[in-house]
Amino acid sequence: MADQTIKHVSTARILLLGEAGVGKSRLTDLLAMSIDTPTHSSRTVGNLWWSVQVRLHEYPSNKGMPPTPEWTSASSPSSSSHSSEPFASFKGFRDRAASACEMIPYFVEFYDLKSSMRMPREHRNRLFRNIDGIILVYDLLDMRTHDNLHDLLYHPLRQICRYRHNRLRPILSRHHVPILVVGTKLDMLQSRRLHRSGGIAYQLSTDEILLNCLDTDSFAEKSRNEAKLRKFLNNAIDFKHFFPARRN
Ligand SMILES: Nc1nc2c(ncn2[C@@H]2O[C@H](COP(=O)(O)OP(=O)(O)OP(=O)(O)O)[C@@H](O)[C@H]2O)c(=O)[nH]1
Ligand SMILES: [Mg+2]
Repeated sequence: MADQTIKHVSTARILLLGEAGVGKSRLTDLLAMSIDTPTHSSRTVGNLWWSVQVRLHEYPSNKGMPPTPEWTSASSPSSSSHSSEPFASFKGFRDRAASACEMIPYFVEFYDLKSSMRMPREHRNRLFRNIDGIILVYDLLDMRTHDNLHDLLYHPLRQICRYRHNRLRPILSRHHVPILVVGTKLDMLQSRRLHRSGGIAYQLSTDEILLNCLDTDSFAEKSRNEAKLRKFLNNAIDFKHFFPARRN
């Protein structure tokens, strides 16, 4: 991780949306748990309307840009002779690869709104304008919670479009705020209907994760879920840079 002091670490904000009881708070526990923030109290702040859990995320700079090989005269493709140090160019390549993938630390705040408390509209709008990514949560045992996600998404998306994209209408094109869809209570599902074409994840062209929020291995290192989460958080940080929140 890059050697940065805490005051230089930026923050990305992720909003969790879902009906009451779908598992937003248990999911936030899983998402925010890390070696640096192992206990609930070490990573949580809250007020009347929401609780926020925070964790560190390593964002790869120059992602998607493989280092370009640098041909020396001895190792040039046009030359058949070999360098006197056969591994010298490989070492240089490896060093450049490491620096090309420098990891930049970010704080990620997960905003878990309390369903029982209705936040005043002005507060809600201010929060939504500063959001860099949205996690839509539904209960796999109750597909109405899935179908209602469209309604829950409308207002935050409208605010983000208006204040981050400078557009009045919500856009659900390729360039919308990063969204991840999560179906919970996989452990309690009797019959599996896991390939729903036309689901909200399909409509939004986003990734979907189905999991058990009570299983601490649901985001185990190198798992597919962890890869999807990592990609989503990287996209949220990209969004933060391309469409920065205005001071309000
Ligand atoms: N078996 C199982 N239980 C779950 C899972 N996710 C959540 N629960 C349980 O479902 C209940 C509701 O979970 P919460 O995380 O509190 O739900 P919430 O969305 O935060 O609810 P509100 O705060 O009321 O909006 C709790 O009893 C959880 O333990 C899951 O994946 N599997
Ligand atoms: Mg909750």
